[in-house]
Amino acid sequence: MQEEKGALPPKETFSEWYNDILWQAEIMDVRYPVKGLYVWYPHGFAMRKATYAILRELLDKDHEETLFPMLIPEHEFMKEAEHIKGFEEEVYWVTHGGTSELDVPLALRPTSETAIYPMYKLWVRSHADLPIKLYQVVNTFRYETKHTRPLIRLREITSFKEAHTVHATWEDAQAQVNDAVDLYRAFYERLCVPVIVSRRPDWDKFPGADYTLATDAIMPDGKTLQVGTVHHLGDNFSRTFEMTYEDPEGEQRLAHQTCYGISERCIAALISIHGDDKGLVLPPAVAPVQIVIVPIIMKKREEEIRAEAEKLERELKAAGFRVKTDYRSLRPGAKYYHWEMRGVPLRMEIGPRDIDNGVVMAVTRLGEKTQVARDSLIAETEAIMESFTGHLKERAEHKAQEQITLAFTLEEAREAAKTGVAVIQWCGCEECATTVETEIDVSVLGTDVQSTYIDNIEGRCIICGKPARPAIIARTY
Ligand code: 5CA
Ligand code: ZN
Repeated sequence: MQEEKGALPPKETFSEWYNDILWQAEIMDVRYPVKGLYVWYPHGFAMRKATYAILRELLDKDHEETLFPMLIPEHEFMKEAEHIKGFEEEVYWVTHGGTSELDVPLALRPTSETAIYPMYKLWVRSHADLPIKLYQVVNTFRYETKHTRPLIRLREITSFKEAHTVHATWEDAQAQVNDAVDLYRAFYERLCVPVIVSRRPDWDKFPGADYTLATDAIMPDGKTLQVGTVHHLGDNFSRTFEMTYEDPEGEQRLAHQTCYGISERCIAALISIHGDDKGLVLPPAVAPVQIVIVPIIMKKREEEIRAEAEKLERELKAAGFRVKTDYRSLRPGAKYYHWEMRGVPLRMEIGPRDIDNGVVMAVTRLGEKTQVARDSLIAETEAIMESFTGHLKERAEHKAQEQITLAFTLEEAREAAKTGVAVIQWCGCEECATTVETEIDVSVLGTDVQSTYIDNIEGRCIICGKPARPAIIARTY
């Protein structure tokens, strides 16, 4: 589609690297003529497909997939006061059908609470109907005023996975919140992306929620990216949408709800955390091509080498690998470069000498070489893939650990926030948080931190000295 244009900028210059890799590895084309809207290249879309297949697999265990309309009538959208306040500056409105003005303006969903809950009101009758656990993967629209960025801050979010659940009690909904956090953790584990879970401060919770738990990933430049949120909605929406159920004693009760969402930011994190100076590095689980076969053609034995490459491809495919053979008449070096840029986890080279010796040369995207015996091909390849995934996970975790620093003074926090997340003691009051945020230009991400790297030890507030608990702060995307 586009030819390689020289080397990537080094990853240390993260923002240039990020912009370049998106088109060099054929993930997104940013040239679409509307701000905040971008186009998926087929290769990027294949990554998305593999990534969302994992998300769907995890959700499908106890959720059902659904699909609701994208247009929301104004009167439904305007029902929940907090929700409106949170979104009114971000909504796109459809006001006309052709040349005539619509009687009822229609909102392009920025998220789907107000599309889904009027229907839930009709569906929820008795306690026997509960719980309801549905999700959809859709596009949503937000008129973002902060700097837009492909995969990170979009005006059309193309890959918004939103789950919406209904429960009898507040406690049932709380249990669902915890299950959802576990699900997101499992998802990011499969992407080998380390995440930190925390409880957002009250002023930063989802509009209309009782509380919000968020998962954050740390990007190479030390800024955090919120890559998923889980909200306990309490009975806030069921009050406004009159969603009641009859309990076993025949009493009408308000339902309790949760919702949780993930967008293509998961792919931004995946790209940024694993990639290197040569391009993408993809965990096999999400790599559109997991193995590329590069035949080393020698004129005299060309037929034989081709036949062997075909056989190799057949065997690997039969074992379930996503395989491609590169027959183009390019130098092997140019092919290596091409597939390294696209993050293919494993390259297999097959030349005359390999055929004679009954082997293939396997080289991982991180440069580890193994001579694989032809007669134990599948078992050895599986082992290489597994160890490669383990290696990626370890590397990412090590880096994340390096990017988290305990800070005991504002000065230390300022230093730590230059390279990642600082863990401070914070009393929980908004005033102290504001002081921290303005003094060192960070956001207070949250408390009740769930991370293997951070202990929840009580201490004294970094600002006021009152009893405090750990909070994480960082510069954010
Ligand atoms: N209804 C709830 C849960 S589905 C909701 O909308 N929550 S949210 O506003 O927090 O969005 C869910 C996730 O989508 C966020 O955690 C963030 O990772 C991602 N997200 C939000 N806005 C954008 C945006 N403009 N571009 C890309 N991703 C976004
Ligand atoms: Zn304080």
